[in-house]
Amino acid sequence: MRDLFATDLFEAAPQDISLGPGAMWLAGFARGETESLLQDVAEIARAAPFRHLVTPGGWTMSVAMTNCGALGWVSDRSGYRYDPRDPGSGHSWPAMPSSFLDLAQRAAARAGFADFAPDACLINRYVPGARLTLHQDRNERGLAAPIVSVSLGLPATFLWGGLTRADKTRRLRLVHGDVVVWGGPARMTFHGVDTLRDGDHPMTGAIRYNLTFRQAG
Ligand code: MD3
Ligand code: FE
Repeated sequence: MRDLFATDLFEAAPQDISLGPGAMWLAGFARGETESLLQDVAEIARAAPFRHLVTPGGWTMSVAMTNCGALGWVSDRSGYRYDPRDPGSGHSWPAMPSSFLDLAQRAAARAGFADFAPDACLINRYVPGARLTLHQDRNERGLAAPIVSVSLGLPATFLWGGLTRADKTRRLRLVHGDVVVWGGPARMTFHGVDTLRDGDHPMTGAIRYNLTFRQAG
């Protein structure tokens, strides 16, 4: 009886906020794990340093990126793609820590996506002034799988539009420990991150990290 009641509370948690079909905001879902997540990010960055990639159009991105897992998202003058190697070093990306995989799978399951098997985790690093312009994520092979996003450090304003670039955007404040799961009908939504504002986070200083887990291959 008590277990049933606990389960009901868990599933109806007020911090699980539906953003519409296929999109679920799990506010604070990773709050208890942020210290170890940040340690893992630091270790990954020692093996595969953050870099400012160049877009196919020749612009250097204000967001710095690295990856872990079998595949990593990269960009250069020839286009966007998933690559099993870090172009900066020629080496494979660091393995995805089991703590990352476990968190991503728990979040996906909670949002209704069973059997999420991410093979790529893109790690974005924002400093004040950095932003990510409106885009769709369309380089992944399996568009049936969701994307799971974990925010760490300084808060950011996430821009969430519609299925065309011209659609009106909603603004969501994502904070340290928030997780968002996007799949199904929300998977091809245009989205971006507004210019990061200055701040000082107790665990990251003037930095925001975002982890996105993808089933890319
Ligand atoms: C909605 N990163 O790396 S994560 C990206 O905060 C990216 O760094 C942002 O967009 C960040 O591509 C936002 C949230 C996110 C990721 C993928 C989505 C939202 C999405 C795909 C479809 C719809
Ligand atoms: Fe994206």
